[in-house]
Amino acid sequence: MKTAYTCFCTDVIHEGHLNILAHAKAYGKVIVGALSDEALIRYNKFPTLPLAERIRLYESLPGVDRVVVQHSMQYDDILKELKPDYVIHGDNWRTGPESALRAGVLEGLAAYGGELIEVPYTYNEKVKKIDSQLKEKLAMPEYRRKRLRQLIEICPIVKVIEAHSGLTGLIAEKTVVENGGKLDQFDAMWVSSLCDSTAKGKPDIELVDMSSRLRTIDDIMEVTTKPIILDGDTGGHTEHFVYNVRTLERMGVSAVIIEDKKGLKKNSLFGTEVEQTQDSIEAFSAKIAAGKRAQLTDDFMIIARIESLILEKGMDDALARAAAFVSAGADGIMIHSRKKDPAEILAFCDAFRAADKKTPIVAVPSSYNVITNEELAAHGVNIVIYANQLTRSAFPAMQKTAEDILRYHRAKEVDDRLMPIKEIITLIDEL
Ligand code: SPV
Ligand code: MG
Repeated sequence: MKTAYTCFCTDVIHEGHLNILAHAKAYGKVIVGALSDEALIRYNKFPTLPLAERIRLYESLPGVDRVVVQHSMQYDDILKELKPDYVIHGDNWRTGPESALRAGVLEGLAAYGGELIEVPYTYNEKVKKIDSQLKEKLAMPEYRRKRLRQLIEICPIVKVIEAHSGLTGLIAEKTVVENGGKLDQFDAMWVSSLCDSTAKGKPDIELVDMSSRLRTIDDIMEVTTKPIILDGDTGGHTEHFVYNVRTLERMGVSAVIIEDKKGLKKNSLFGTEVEQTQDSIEAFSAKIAAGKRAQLTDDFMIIARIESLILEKGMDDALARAAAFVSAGADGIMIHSRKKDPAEILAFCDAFRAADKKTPIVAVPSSYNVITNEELAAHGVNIVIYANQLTRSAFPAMQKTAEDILRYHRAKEVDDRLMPIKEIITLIDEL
């Protein structure tokens, strides 16, 4: 008997899936692939059901003969292994980034004479509603908050991009690229103090108060589902920090990163060019411990940011602080540097990892931007934050447009670098 293979990447079955199964059944024995967690998150289809439950769900569907796990979104390995006579898929992957997957399937099938059967994609009001309910579920605090810890477990490195508004949140949420047949996207968002302040035309000195920062987070949360890491600056007074931990946790923020500085905080990228004071190990440890006592769930993370390399206090100081802050309860360590050469960051990571295999390390390669995600991961980094590149790319683009409109007394000359009106008005999903 012939075999028909289809891959599911969903937690909820709707008539579209049943339609695919009915078509598959007509071609032979039906094998359903359950896409692994790791592959699902690259699709921004973060699982709300564990893989074992998804498998049980698919097994219970009419006409399914067997369920297997598909470990990658590309079909190469599964086709080699199963050699199904047919692959059944909706016809909605002919354009866009997913067309690369389709090309891979056609190539894989051609190698042994298999055939691709495309079924008209079901997209009616009911299916649309199920899709949006699934997305809404991911945006709920209890799902969003724990997602960062889940990502750290699943991903070789969690990729984070700065967001400071609903619009930049949408970029973080929706940007997908196809690279070598694989789809990729950011995993989470960083609400940077530098960019949140800059967007408000204010300096990065903890002048933008927590109420305003929470408002920014809420704007981002309104239109996204991905987890949020807040740049909490110094955390402020411990007596205030504990209340803020509760608020952030309740909102569904996944982590706050606080830096071991005190007094008037200036941006780290100024380094020793401006006066900045590092907090004592004891006082900062006490702040972390108080924050950890205040939180109510096991999901929320308080990550300690070490400024020793920024303030040129040396590697030993950075490592001693890292160990102390982990003992105080920190759920992760962010190490920062403003050198162009990543050597000191990598030396820190190697030494820290030799002593501590588990505590997540966060890196922010703004200055040492030559390093890739993969190189950081190879030195034990778990989270990489692209902290300010959206703001820094938008500002010169906007400035140039403003200058050119003044220069030419009209907007025609700038038109070819503008997003079409139609695209900008359809960027935001309608309810
Ligand atoms: C931020 O993005 O606000 C940061 C990172 O804290 S840095 O600007 O490099 O200090
Ligand atoms: Mg900051």
